[in-house]
Amino acid sequence: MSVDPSELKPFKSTQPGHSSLRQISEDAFYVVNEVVIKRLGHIPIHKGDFHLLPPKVQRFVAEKAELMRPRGIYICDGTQHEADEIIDKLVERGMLSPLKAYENNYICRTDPKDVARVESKTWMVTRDKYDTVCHTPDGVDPIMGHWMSPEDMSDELDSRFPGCMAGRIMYVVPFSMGPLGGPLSKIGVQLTDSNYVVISMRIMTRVTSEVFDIMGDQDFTRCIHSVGLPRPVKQKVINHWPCNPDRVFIAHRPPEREIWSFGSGYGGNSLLGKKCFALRIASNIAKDEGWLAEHMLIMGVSRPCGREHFIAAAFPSACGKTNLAMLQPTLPGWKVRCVGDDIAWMKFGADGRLYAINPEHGFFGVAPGTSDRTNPMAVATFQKDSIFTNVAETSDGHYYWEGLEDEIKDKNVEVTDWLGNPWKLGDAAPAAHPNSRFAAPARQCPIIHPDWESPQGVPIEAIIFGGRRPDGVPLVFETYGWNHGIYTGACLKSEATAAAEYKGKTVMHDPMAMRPFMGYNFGKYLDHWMKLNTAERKLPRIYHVNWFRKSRDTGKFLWPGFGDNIRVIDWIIRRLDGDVGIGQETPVGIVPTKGSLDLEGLGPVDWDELMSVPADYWKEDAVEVRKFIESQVGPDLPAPIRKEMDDQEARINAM
Ligand code: GTP
Ligand code: SPV
Ligand code: MN
Repeated sequence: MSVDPSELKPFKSTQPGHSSLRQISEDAFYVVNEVVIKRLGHIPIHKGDFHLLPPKVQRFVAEKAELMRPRGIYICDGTQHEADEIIDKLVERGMLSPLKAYENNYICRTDPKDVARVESKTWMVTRDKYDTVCHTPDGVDPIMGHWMSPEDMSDELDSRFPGCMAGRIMYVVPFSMGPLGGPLSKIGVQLTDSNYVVISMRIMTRVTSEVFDIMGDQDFTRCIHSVGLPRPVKQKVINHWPCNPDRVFIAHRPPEREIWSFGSGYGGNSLLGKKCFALRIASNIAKDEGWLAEHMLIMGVSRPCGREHFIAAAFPSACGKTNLAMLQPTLPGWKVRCVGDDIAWMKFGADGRLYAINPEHGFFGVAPGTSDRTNPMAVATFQKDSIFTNVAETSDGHYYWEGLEDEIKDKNVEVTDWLGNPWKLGDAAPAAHPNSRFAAPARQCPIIHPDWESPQGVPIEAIIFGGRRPDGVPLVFETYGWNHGIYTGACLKSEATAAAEYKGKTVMHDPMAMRPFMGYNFGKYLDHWMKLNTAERKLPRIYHVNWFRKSRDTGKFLWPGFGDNIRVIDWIIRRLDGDVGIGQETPVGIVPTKGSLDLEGLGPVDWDELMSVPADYWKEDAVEVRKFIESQVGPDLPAPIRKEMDDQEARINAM
C-alpha cells in the first residue's frame, strides 16, 4: 500500500498554517500508522507498548508526539509502583519534598506566577459564537462562556504547541471519570509533560490502563497539556516548576471532545479531568445525552431515625462545598457521609429519580481554613498519600497554613512559608497562598459513603444553591418549584475568592456556581434544565442557603456555620417530608418560621436579622438582577424563566 504524502503534511510541526489541529483521516490511518510509528522511531517509548493501545489512541498519541516533539513517550498504567517511581524522581529533582511527619505526604511549591485558574485565558471554541455565549447587547462582554473562533484558536495553538515538549517526556495518562465502565462514567486520555500532573491526576481521577481495555467503540476526551517550556529552557525555572505564565492558553473544543492547555501546571488549568472535562466538556455531552454535569458536592445525610437522604449542593469556588460534604453534625444522632465534594454528574433513572455520581477520585481542597475545628474529616483524609501545593511547612515536618495557628504545639518550631522564606506568627503576609490546596484520595475520607463508587449513583432529593452573601440574603429558603429554583440558581452571586485571578471582596454573579465552567450558551443551559421536568419524574426540590451573612452592626458572621449547618439540613429534610408549619412565604422563597430551626445548644443567634428578607435590599437587587439577566442572557432566556423573574420582581415590589 502506498502512502499519500499529503497525509503526512500535518506532522511537519514547523510548517506554517493550522498544523496543530490537523489530523490523519480514519481511512488513511492504518496505512499511515506504520509510517507514523516509523517517524516516531526517534522518539523512544520509555514505558508501555504503543502497539497495544487502541488504534484511535495510537493515532492521538502519534499525531501529538509529532506536533510537540517530546524526547520520549511514557504510557502510564496507574499502578502504585509507577507512582512511587515518579514521586522518587520528583523528590530527587527537588520539585516535591516529603512532609516527614506523615506517611507519603509531599509538599510542592509552584512558580509564584502559577497559583490559580486563569479565567481570562480559558476559552470555548465553537464555529457559531452563540453556541458558547448568549446574545449580549453591543459593548457588553459575556461573563458566561469565553468564546474563540476555530481559526483564532488554531493560530494560538500553532504559536505554542509545535515542539513545546522538546527535551521532556510526554506522559500518556488514561483515566476514567466515574467508576470504570459505569453507565454514567466517561473516559479520557491526557497527554502531559508534567509528572506532577501525572501523580495529581492519579489522585484526582481513576488512572488505569484498563481504560484502554474497555474503550471499544466509546469516544474518549482528548486532553493535551504542556507546561509550555521546551528545553533548552531560556528563562529561569523557579522552584523546579516549569511553566510559561505569559503564554497560558486553555481551550476546549466541545464537539471534538478536546482540551488544549498550555503554560500552567496548577489545578484546574492542568488537571484536565476536573473543571475542563468534568464540567465544560461534560456539560456539552450532558446536554446532548439528557443529563447534568454540575459544580456540586454530593452528601448522604442520615437522621437519628436512620433514614438517609441524598443532597447535591452548588456553591461557587471556595464557598464551602468541601466543608459541607464532610460536615460533622453538632446535632446528636445525625450522620453525614460524603459522596463527592466538587462535581456531580446526574441523570434521571428509570424510576424517575435523579441519580448522581461523583466523577472524581480525590479531593483538591482549599488548604487555608481547613483544620480539626472546621473540617476534621478532610484533615483525616490527607494524613497520608497526599500532595500539598503552595502551603507552608514547619521544621518538624508538618504542613502549615492560616487556620492552624493553635496547632503549632511547640512554639519554637520554625515555619517556612509557601514562597520558601522564613515566616513567623504575626507576619503580615500569609504563610500559605490563599489558593493553596491538598490533593488527597477520596477513599481515605473516614466518612466516605459506602456507595460513593456505585456506578448507578445515589438518588438526589434536594439541590441547594448558595454563595457568600454578606448582606440581605437569609440563611435558608426553599424555592417555589423547579423553574423558580432554576431562576434562583441563575441569580446566584458570591463574594470573589482566591480560586481564580480575581482580587478583592466584590459580590459577583456566578449563575448556578458555573460561571467559570459554563460549557455552552447559558440560555440553552437553563432551557436544558427546564426540559428535564417531565411528568413521570420526581424532581428534587431546590433550596438556597447563605452561611455568610454578616451583622449590619458588628460585621460579624450571623451564623456559626460548619457543623451547625446540619440544623439547616434538618429543616430542609423536614420540608421534604412535608412537615407543616415550619415555612413562611416571602417574595424570594419559603424561609423557616421563627423557632422552626433546631438551635438547641447554640449560643445566641440573631434570628430576625439572620432570616430577614429586607425590602430595601431586595428592591435594589431586583433591579440589578434584571439588568444582569437582560444584558447577559437577553433573548436566550427561556420564556418560563423570564416569567419567574417577572413574578419575583412583582412580589418584591409589593413588599
Ligand atoms: P473549591 O474547592 O474552590 O470549589 O471550594 P469549596 O466550595 O469546596 O470551599 P471549601 O469547603 O474549601 O471552603 C472554603 C472556605 O470557606 C474555607 O476557608 C472554609 O473554612 C470556609 N467555610 C466553609 N464552610 C463555612 C461555613 O459554614 N461558615 C463559614 N463562615 N465559613 C465556611
Ligand atoms: C475551583 O476553583 O473551583 C477548584 C480549584 O476546585 S481548580 O481545580 O483549580 O479549578
Ligand atoms: Mn472544594
